[in-house]
Amino acid sequence: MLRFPREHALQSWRAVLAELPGPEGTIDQVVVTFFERPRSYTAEDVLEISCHGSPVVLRYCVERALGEGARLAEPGEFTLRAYLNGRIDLPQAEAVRDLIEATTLYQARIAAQQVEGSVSRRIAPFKERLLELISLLEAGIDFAEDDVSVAPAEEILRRLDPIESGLERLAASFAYGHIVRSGLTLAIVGRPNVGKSSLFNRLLEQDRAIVTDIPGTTRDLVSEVAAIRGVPVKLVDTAGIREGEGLVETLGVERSFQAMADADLTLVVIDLSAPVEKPDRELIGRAKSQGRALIVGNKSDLTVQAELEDVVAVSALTGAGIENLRDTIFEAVAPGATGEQETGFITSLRHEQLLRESLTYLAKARTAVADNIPHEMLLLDLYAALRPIDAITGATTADDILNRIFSTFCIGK
Ligand SMILES: Nc1nc2c(ncn2[C@@H]2O[C@H](COP(=O)(O)OP(=O)(O)OP(=O)(O)O)[C@@H](O)[C@H]2O)c(=O)[nH]1
Ligand SMILES: [Mg+2]
Repeated sequence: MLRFPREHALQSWRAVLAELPGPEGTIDQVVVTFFERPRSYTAEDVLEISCHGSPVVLRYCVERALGEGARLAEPGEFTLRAYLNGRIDLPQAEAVRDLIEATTLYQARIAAQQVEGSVSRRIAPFKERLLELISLLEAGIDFAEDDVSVAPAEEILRRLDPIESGLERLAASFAYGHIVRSGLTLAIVGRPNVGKSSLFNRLLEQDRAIVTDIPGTTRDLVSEVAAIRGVPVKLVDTAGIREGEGLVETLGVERSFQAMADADLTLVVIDLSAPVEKPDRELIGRAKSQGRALIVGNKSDLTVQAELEDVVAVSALTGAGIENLRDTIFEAVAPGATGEQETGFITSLRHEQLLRESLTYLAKARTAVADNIPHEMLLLDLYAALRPIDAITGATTADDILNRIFSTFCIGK
């Protein structure tokens, strides 16, 4: 289906110019690259044809290939093949999808690290320690007659500690990882005229919502996605909450409450230049009872009259305190996460659940040690703790454990 210039035989990892012939003459000049196995995306022989972008040309090229006996790939098939051929592990394959779906450069960078294998690398040391512990106990059981001392309880607990705390830290990092991957919805609520729309525009760094000094300016929800710290955050500006100002406003207020219920975090905005009123307190109470809420004291540039605890002071007008608010938002939705950002974190719910499952069995193992349960039984818990980890990083074989026993314990010399 392609016509190559005679002097250019197809060589691996070399781009070659070729012609795509049509029924009545050349349709396109294309670049053909051959990737010889195993150094290709799927670890199989791969041929890539790059056409110029026209959809009709692309379709023609694909139809010609199908006519020659090729078939269309299933969704994700190339990555699936790379996995089945052992070129990448499961977390790497999952990260390819995240990379494709990334909407911010930060998300792409995190996904790219995971494509490089960062998830398995983070889990590896704890899996290694768990395998060591299993080998130690197996050796104690299998070679008891050979004078291999059985590990004392304190020794087992001492070895369990870092495995549990390490896996726990990793599982907990999902609070932040989840946000990085899926983004966050933030509702901005408050009484009329406190500066919700001004704050919305300030966080968005764009004049999107209408701001006036007339209370009741915003009547409906206005939402827009902003990247905050590289995380896509859906900001929702709402109608100011007050009672009985006509049908449109009443409907608007209902929507404000709905937005609060749907948000991951609610920013309750109060006007610092006025005394705190009962409706402010009611709104704060409502937001807190529904989930996570931050109280933002706006208009900090004016003389402060509001008396309230735990307020993040900002001025939507001058921009004062906005950076601090951005940090506080992240601290509220993923406590302690700021430190995790550089050391890596997990972004997959599946990984979090598997880590939690492993931790459950490690806790059982700890109880078993305390209760002096025989090591045969304790080992069952440890193997059960290993299985979910294997489901993330790939299976451990019986040989892995035997090799450890024989390499580290010098039995049967
Ligand atoms: N001094 C000062 N004025 C502000 C600040 N933020 C907002 N304003 C003013 O307060 C008034 C109301 O601002 P908006 O952002 O429209 O308030 P809102 O809460 O969206 O009001 P509604 O949509 O009517 O509920 C405008 O005149 C703003 O210029 C601030 O930080 N300092
Ligand atoms: Mg408004």
